[in-house]
Amino acid sequence: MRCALVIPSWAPEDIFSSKTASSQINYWQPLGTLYVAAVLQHAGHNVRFLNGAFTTHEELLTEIKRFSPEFIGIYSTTFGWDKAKKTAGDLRKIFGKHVFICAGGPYPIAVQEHCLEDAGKDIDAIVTGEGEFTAIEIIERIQAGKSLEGVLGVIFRDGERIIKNPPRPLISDLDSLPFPAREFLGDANLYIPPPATYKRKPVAVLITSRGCNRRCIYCFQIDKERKTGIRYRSVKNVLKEIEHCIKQGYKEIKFIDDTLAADYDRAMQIAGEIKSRRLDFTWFASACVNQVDKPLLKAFKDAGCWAILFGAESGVQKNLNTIRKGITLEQTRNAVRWAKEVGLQVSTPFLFGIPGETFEDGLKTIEFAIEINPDIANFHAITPFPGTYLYDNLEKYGVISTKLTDFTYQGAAFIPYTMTRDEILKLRQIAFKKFYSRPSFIIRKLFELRSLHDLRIAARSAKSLFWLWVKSKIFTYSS
Ligand code: B12
Repeated sequence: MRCALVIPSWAPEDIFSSKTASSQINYWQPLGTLYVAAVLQHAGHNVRFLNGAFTTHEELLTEIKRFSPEFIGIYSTTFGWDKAKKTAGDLRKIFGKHVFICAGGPYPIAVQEHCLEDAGKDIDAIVTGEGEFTAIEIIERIQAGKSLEGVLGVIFRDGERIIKNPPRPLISDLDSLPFPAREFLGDANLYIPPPATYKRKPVAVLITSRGCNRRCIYCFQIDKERKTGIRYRSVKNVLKEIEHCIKQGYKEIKFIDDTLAADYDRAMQIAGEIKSRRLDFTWFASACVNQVDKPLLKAFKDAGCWAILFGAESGVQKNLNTIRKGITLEQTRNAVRWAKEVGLQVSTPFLFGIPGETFEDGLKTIEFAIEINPDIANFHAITPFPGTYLYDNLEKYGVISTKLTDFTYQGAAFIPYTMTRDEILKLRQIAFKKFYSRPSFIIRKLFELRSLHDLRIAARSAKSLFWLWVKSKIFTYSS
């Protein structure tokens, strides 16, 4: 069957201010959709992948019209739902009933049948979990002219009725899956992470496990109750994919596991194998501060890892407890120090707007960021995505925006009872300005410049810093 997998059209300006977008925009590979593409391709279907991150809505429609698919799968985050609905609506106008349209990804998984109610007859079904085997089964039923009754992991429209089938169990044997179909990406160099977060390109994104056993209240996971914890791929299977990526010409890999160090020995093994096989690529990973120690970080460094992201989140212990992060400030201090001592670059995201947080707490978080002094500090507005504990218990904590496009890490969609929206936006501004305009930080970064690539990044960051400074001037006078 001809299958089109679509990420609706979106632009950096939809998320970031045009002045700072260039230093913040992220184009990691959409791994989830590429897994679905790989499984459909392996089943013999004629698959086309279209990524609206790099094409306009009109161009997308034209290309899909030319391909004339029988099955269309649309990916959607919360932020992207309005665009997903519009894309489905315009495709329905083009193809009428001659195409089966379904939606998948974080938003449909989180809000389930609400997507069908909201999109009307433009969407025939939504996939409520991992899409690989569900998509296969949907297509088999369509080809057989049968209803979707009983297909696990699907909610579908049957005339005026909406039928909710039971969820599909999460895939236990991840080694059984084909590697994500990165060959569908076209020019791999389009998929670049935020400027200061990669060393070489093209950059592949790779996930060695699925799920997380931590219970951070703001984090969206397919397995909402974390019943299945973490499902790991074998080290052998992970190394096979790494070698496959290197053969495809990738020079850097971003591991997008929520934490690569959940299983300490396995993490040591992966690093050991990469080193012993002398694989020529650089890599970047994330880990939780209380899962690492200096020997593990040294092993990462020796195996080509150049940077690590630690979810620091806050500089105030009570706020870390509120978000159920399960870490202490001391653990963050130690992990950042060890990582720097072994020569890794350190990136730490922080959150403002945590329930119970005050403006003064926010200022303490900025001081903490300056104290631990990572190479990259990001200051986000906490965003309770549908499907998260915080979203399901909102009234306890604060108020939320009804505009789905606010559901980005920048949009301040959530305001705790203890702060105002202006205070959150002001904290983000003060944080970026105070952290990145320290002479010691600027001199350190100038001495680290090693290539034209580094120079370009520094220039972009300087431009963003300048606009932040301008905006803070405007902010001061307007508030
Ligand atoms: C890679 C990534 C990106 C990439 C690519 C996204 C894309 N697809 O275009 C980039 C960098 C562009 C990106 C951007 C953003 N992202 Co992002 N991203 C991720 C990340 C880190 C990994 C996704 C992934 O591949 N996971 C691994 C695969 C195996 O799992 P999966 O994606 O869930 O895929 C499975 C199912 O969802 C389903 N499925 C996936 N695609 C499809 C498609 C179809 C047709 C079907 C039927 C099923 C299906 O089957 C897949 C395989 O089982 C996730 C965090 C995470 N760990 O998942 C955040 C995440 C998806 N992003 C998130 C957000 C908020 C954003 C931004 C708004 C961030 C911002 N700047 O503010 C933008 C919005 C972009 C947009 N257009 O919507 C949130 C979404 C939360 C929500 N409920 O909306 C997540 C969950 C992070 C988080 N925990 O908060 N992101």
